Amino acid sequence: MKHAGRVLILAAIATTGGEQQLPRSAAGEPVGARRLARRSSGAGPGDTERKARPMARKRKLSAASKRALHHRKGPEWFCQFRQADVSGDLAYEAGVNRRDPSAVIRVGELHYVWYTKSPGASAGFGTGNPSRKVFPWDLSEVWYATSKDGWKWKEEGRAVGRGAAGAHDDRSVFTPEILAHEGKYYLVYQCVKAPYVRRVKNTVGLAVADSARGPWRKLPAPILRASDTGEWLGEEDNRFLVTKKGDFDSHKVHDPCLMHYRGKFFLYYKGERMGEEMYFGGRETKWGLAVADKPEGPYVKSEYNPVTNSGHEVCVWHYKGGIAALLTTDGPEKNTIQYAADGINFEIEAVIRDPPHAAGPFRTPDHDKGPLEGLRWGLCFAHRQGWQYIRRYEVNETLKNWSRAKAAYE
Ligand code: AAL
Repeated sequence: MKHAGRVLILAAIATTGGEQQLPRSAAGEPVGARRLARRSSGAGPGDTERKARPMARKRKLSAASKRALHHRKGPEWFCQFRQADVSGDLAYEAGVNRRDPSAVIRVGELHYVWYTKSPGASAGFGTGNPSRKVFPWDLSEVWYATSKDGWKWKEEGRAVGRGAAGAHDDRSVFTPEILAHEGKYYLVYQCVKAPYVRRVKNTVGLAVADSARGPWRKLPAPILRASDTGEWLGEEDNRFLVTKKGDFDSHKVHDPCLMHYRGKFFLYYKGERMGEEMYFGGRETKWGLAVADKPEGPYVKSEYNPVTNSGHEVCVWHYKGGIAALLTTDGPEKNTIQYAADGINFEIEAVIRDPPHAAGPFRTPDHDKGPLEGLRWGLCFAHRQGWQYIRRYEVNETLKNWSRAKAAYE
């Protein structure tokens, strides 16, 4: 009986060509249609489910129209975005990359953000000189900045530097996220151990502080590693050559984001696979989840991994007891906003356009006021003349609100 509603509708469409022949409830509603609307919505809080409209008289239904039978959600999660330059020390600076900002948190009168800071141009792989910078995020450190208004930023200094030679983080530390919890501050970030080659497997590190200004105490060992389930083919430094691809995170564990959720610590991350391929949605990147009882771990990867089939930099926020997510850049479900009432089982709530890169939203205490409140504004990054720099983004609901108010706007 799993898809009885859908089968009924499609059967009715295919065979009657006239008034819907669906069985009707006591209230006179078409039973199958209603069940279909409920099932296809995924129903996150804040949704107004759209009732399946009575089918128009129609003999034929295109493939697209059949798919559209599943698109029944309201516009609560739909939005557009605006981006603008910030001022002060985080404004564009030729010669320095500042990228992958964390969430923005407010402590006292100030907003704080952490980000990858990396001066100098990168040369790519294969230069023959293993100490040359290979990526904009190679030979990086985690820095932080503060701002009163979220627009003008003051760079305060380094939060977490690279480890001593031989440590798991001796080559680069980058792409941080912040969690403020019970008077302590936790930074999670990516680590690379030298040499930085194409096949290097990165790790996730954690540092803790009693103040947002540090000092930061690093844990001696990573809290998360790539799974050990793939096998390289040959000795060439080529990440596409494998005899076994392994799990979705057999090569990289990127973009860690730590959330305190349901009394536990949920570490979301992006996984990349050894022997990654391109599919109809683009690159094969998916998000995973690892859960711990304490912020320091140990973290256990979820049995449900991967918890998304798409997305790039992790961007998640709290909403009404669940976790909302902005998926960008890669995969068939890129450019969507999703919601998981349990933090694990994500459903598409809106399809959006031009989302900000590596969005770090402001962690507002008002996140339950609406589905987009936890995403309302924050920092992201962009490219200009070969350098990466931090910008501000804002959720823009103007078009939607005009339309919903039935106001004339054209
Ligand atoms: C970003 C992120 C991670 C990757 C690199 C720097 O888009 O996914 O941080 O390692 O690119």
